[in-house]
Amino acid sequence: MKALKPTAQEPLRVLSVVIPARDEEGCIEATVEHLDVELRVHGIEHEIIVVDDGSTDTTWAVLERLRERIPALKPIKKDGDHGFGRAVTEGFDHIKGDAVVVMMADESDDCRDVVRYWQLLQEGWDAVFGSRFVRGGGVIDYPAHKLVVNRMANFFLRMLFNVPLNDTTNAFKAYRRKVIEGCRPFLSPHFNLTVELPLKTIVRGYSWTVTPITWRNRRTGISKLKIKEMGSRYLFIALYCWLEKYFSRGDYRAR
Ligand SMILES: Nc1nc2c(ncn2[C@@H]2O[C@H](COP(=O)(O)OP(=O)(O)OP(=O)(O)O)[C@@H](O)[C@H]2O)c(=O)[nH]1
Ligand SMILES: [Mg+2]
Repeated sequence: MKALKPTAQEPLRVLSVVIPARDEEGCIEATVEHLDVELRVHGIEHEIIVVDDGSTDTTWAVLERLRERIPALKPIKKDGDHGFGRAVTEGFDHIKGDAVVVMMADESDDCRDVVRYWQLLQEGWDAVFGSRFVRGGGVIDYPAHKLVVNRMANFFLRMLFNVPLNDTTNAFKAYRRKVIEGCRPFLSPHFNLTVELPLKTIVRGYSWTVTPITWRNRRTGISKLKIKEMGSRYLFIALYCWLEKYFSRGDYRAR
């Protein structure tokens, strides 16, 4: 495995933030506004790509209205099959930045952590993985049953891949563009993309680091993650990445 250290790389110019959103009329405006302000305050040139697929509430109307006020906002209405993974992949297909952060629409992720991600990418890391479970990180109002399942799943992944990362399943992470291109094609149509991305990043030999982040439970809207439906899909993609790690003879590694 490649040494875990940043390398001298081209400075990044533009950050793309991809936000999947389904039925988030109660929070999408605040999420986009806060993020835009935070990035402007820090002088980070950016675009915010919100991918709406299958919303049955007013999410799309909110985005269209917001676009007039926030030039960095680029909403996409995705046709065809829906799903978290498909929506994020569609967002990736439209990015103009040299790096991308995947962020949730429900105000769970902290915009200040996006700035920290950007700074670490600029130091030369290929990817930056936030963790809520290291010193300095934290969660607010995390539902108890979800927390138990989360810790077990992350422990399992840590053992399976033998890596010092304890929050693989959280989607809120940052990648240089070359990592996104290097991890294609994406196989996960649903929430399992959240583990496909970091696992492929690691297995394919990109450099990565961990930084503490905070997460708080949504205050509006409803949760879309159905753990029962997703369990086997998470296992499928984890085993796929595991097979790649041990049996592909490096065919897909970064060159
Ligand atoms: N475009 C799109 N976005 C989705 C889809 N499913 C979920 N999302 C978005 O993905 C993000 C995470 O979904 P959540 O429902 O918050 O899942 P969660 O964080 O596990 O659950 P909570 O505990 O409710 O926060 C949110 O921004 C959702 O709007 C989908 O099918 N399409
Ligand atoms: Mg959420």
